[in-house]
Amino acid sequence: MKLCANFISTVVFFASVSSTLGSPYDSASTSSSGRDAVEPRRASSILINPAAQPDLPTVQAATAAASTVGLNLSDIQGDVLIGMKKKLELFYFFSIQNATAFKSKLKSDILPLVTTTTQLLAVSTQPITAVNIAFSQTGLTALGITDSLGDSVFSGGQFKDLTNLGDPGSTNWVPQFKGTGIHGVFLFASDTQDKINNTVSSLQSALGSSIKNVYSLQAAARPGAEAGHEHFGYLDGISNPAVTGFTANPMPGQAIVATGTILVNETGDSVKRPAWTKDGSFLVFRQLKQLVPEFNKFLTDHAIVEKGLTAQQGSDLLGARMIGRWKSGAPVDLAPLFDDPALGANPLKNNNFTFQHPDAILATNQTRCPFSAHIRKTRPRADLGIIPEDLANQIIRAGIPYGPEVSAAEAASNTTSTERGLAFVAYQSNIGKGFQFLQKTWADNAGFVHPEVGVDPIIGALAGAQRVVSGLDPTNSTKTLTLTTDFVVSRGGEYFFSPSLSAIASKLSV
Ligand code: N7H
Repeated sequence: MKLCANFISTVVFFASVSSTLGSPYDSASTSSSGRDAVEPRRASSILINPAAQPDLPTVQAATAAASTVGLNLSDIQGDVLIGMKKKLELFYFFSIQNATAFKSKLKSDILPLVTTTTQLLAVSTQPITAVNIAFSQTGLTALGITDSLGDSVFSGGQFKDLTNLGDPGSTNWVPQFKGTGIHGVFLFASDTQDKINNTVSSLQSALGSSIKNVYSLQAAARPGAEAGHEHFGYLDGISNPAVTGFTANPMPGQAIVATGTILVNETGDSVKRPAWTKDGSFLVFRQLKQLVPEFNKFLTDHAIVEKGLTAQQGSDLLGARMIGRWKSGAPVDLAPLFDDPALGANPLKNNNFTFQHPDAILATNQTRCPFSAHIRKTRPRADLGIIPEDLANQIIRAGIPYGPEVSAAEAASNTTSTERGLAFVAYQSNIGKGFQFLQKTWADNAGFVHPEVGVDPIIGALAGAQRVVSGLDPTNSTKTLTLTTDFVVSRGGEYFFSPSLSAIASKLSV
């Protein structure tokens, strides 16, 4: 009840801010001073903060960085630039039933709750539950938006794109993702389930029958020391790019991308798009089921045999070489035989490598990191021979694990009985250059970055056909390994556009 009361007072507070300030989101120079100046409402953060991931900038540092490129961080939805740091997140997919009623609620009830980037950067300005919203192409159409956003992958929807992604048809897809029936998604993030539930029920009662909940997926950072690690056990969210105008202190080795690589209509986004789309971003959502006991069994059965390694160490080495990083986050390029937790935990060192070494031939040597390793397929660094590195295909990954920990019975039987995986979220200004390109042109391409490398053993997919990968054994780089199963199974998803707050006010809710 207390939490609910907190939520209601938040709504009342924001509603009163909106009404006293008139229409604070009418222009691109939106000010969120009303939001940012609220009384502190929470004692602990909505976000996790693993040592190995680059720290978020302080509000002051981010604001200073933003001012150098004229970026208004208070007009950008909070999830876009933050990365993989949520404690708990609910993905609430909906269809619009009554566009007129929904638009009016979008302005009066939803917009005041939409959490900005600035707000998330300090615990004192974080709301009880952070709320973001994004729309699919059919959702924008339902709202009467006829403008093309200039992204044909987005406008076609993910269901139409599934063969491009390597999915074996849609048999594994969550039924609600099939077709184009999902109009939008709310992202709710907080530190307790009660707070999320209270926010959802308050919003549901405000929205009434103007929308229908089509599907929901509850996700959570893994418990205790596993926070920040995905379900296979590897630390994630280390190598997100530094975005110009947001990241104040890029870490060594971190890709530094133009603002427009992630945000639409900013410097670096060369596509012609409607003015109102500025500072929005395309949100790719994929529900990626992970077969964890099966993955572990595969590692045990195919442990790398090398002098000085126990069977367990050989199995850990195989896993690390499939990913390109150890469970601690240490890159195999810098720690080729054993995990190095101190390296993994050090953001000044754990991303500072290129796969190029003076004592090895870049085009053939895989003793440190296989060409097929997940992180090498998705960011080949020096492999492309372009200096400086071509960063056109960078994305911000902002996903979070879903599903329970592996049970003793699942571990003992080497078989998944309850679904778990990654609620994969990626932001970019162009899906064809970002997520779709990484999946289709690099991860699923057995001939990238060199002929006969094989697909990415983690996410590479060949429509269900058998996957053969080379280079995983450091003692014999031409030896191939047949992956007995797809350890990551696509359950489908959708493509969305996450608009700026001023776009919600000036275009989407009128
Ligand atoms: Fe990946 N994993 O645990 O194996 N990913 N990923 N990913 N991923 C990364 O560097 C994982 C997926 C990228 O800059 C790490 O932050 C899993 C998709 C990119 O060096 C780990 C799934 C796509 C990078 C994982 C999954 C990508 C990256 C190391 C699905 C895009 C950065 C941590 C269940 C199409 C590469 C880190 C770089 C890193 C895992 C999905 C892309 C541990 C389990 C679908 C660009």
